[in-house]
Amino acid sequence: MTTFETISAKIRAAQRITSDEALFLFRSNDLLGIGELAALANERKNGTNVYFNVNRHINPTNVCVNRCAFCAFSRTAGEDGAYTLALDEICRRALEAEKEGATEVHIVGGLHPDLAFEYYEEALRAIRHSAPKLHIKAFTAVEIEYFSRISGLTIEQVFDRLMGAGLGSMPGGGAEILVEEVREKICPEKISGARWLEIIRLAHLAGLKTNATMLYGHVETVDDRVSHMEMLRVLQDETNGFQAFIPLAFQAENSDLKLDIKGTSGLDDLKTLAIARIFLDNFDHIKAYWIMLGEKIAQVSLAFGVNDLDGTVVEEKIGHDAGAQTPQALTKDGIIRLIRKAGKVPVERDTLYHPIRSY
Ligand code: V47
Ligand code: SF4
Repeated sequence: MTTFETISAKIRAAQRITSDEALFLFRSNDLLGIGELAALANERKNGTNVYFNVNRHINPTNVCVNRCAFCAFSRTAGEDGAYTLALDEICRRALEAEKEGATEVHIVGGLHPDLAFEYYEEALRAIRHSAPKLHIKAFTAVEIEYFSRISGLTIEQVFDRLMGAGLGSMPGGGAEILVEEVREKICPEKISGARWLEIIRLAHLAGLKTNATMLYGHVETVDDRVSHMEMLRVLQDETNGFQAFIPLAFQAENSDLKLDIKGTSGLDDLKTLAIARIFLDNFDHIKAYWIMLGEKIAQVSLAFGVNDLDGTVVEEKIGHDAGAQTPQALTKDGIIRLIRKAGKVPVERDTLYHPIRSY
């Protein structure tokens, strides 16, 4: 019979827990017990180091043909508030980021009905030319699939072309919840969960590291969360191409998902991060994305198995269009202070987790 003690014994012995055991933890109210086990699992991998990076987000366009029900960022072409950045402007922001000490640009956007694949390729080339030291982490599996559709290229050819233009790695967006019944409710136009996994698999085979996200706190059940993580764990066993797992707390304002509950609870946030750390034993990094969680929960999560606080971000649109109350940017000093006050060692990293400097 599964009990907290049998699960605890497994984790202390560094053994993998099953999906049923992860579900048991989700249904348990012993938040501190779960947190202690997650902290132990994290300490084995990362000691007291907590990573962050100095980065800038750029969202080239919010025009998107998918219009997922949870997304308050996207617009239909011609709608009020729709925008598309000129290549010059993308470059200007990247250059500014580099001058301010960023080591990474994070680029994701909507699926624009009229932009050609070459626009994205040119954007990468232009950034590499004007800010050659920046690592370009760009495009979700959803965008990659769209590029293949609009260009007639295979997924492998899309990767080839984008890597030739400067693509260095991929963020983890578009995963949402990989279970089909949930996708039908929250993002029916988006590629399937199976296709998301397949494109990420091809990215890993092409030599690109990626992250994986999970959008939680909407219509999904805890079973769906565990199924989602199980699919990621299986792929990671095969490719070892994931760097970080990032649970994204749903921001409920301005979205078309009409829910009774407006957003996640702090307790659910911490439990989800902690169980992710325990269950995803083949992921080195569990990232608390402070933009969606708030700085305080992100800080507390460092005692619940989290070892990465993402970056300075500078201009965040996806969460803020959906009502996130956090600032759009944290300074490097702000992140360092937050980590130090949690009793951990702040380590600035590059995108591929090479340490740049400890504080
Ligand atoms: O895929 C959209 C999510 C994602 C909402 O890999 C929302 O380092 C909450 O993937 N409430 C894009 N979330 C952002 C993303 C990301 C962010 C930071 C770091 C990394 C990384 C990746 O944002 C989308 C979607 O899941 N999202 N709308 C919303 N209302
Ligand atoms: Fe488009 Fe991504 Fe928003 Fe869905 S989540 S509507 S794919 S920008």
